[in-house]
Amino acid sequence: MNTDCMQNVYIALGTNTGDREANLKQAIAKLTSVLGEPLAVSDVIETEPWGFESDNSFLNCAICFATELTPEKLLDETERIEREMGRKCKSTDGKYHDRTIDIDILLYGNRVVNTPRLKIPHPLLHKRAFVLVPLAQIAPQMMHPVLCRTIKEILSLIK
Ligand code: PH2
Ligand code: MG
Ligand code: MG
Repeated sequence: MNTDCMQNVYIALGTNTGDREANLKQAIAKLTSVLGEPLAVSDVIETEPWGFESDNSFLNCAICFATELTPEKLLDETERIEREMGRKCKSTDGKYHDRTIDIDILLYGNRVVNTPRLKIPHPLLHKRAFVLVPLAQIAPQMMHPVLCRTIKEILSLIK
């Protein structure tokens, strides 16, 4: 492994159907089999659905891995894991749905990616407490490469 090419990638996990704790565990195990042991895993928080109505509350957490995979290859892997875990639909129309697992790439080192398929930093990262609270637990001083503020600062702005 060439550690010079390693980047710290921060990933958000969310689930609001089925055995939510088992879903998180399984997603983390599948990510670990691709990326190796995580550098950090946040606590799991229970959150109300944000941006849509559902009776099913979420479990959310954030996790950090070091990886040499490119952002696009990493996305291939996270999408494969979502499909393997029975994720049915992706919200392409801006409408959200209940899901067994959602795996979102939040930050990839200080890289900015802006392609039709992939946007890093995650475009809604700075608006969502369910992402920022766990992320601030494992990466308070990490700089958002577009907003040029730390995660801790961004969290304090939305609170
Ligand atoms: N994910 C969404 C939309 N709304 N709300 C909560 N609480 N947690 C999520 O993970 C979540 C959401 C789209 O990915
Ligand atoms: Mg999401
Ligand atoms: Mg997603």
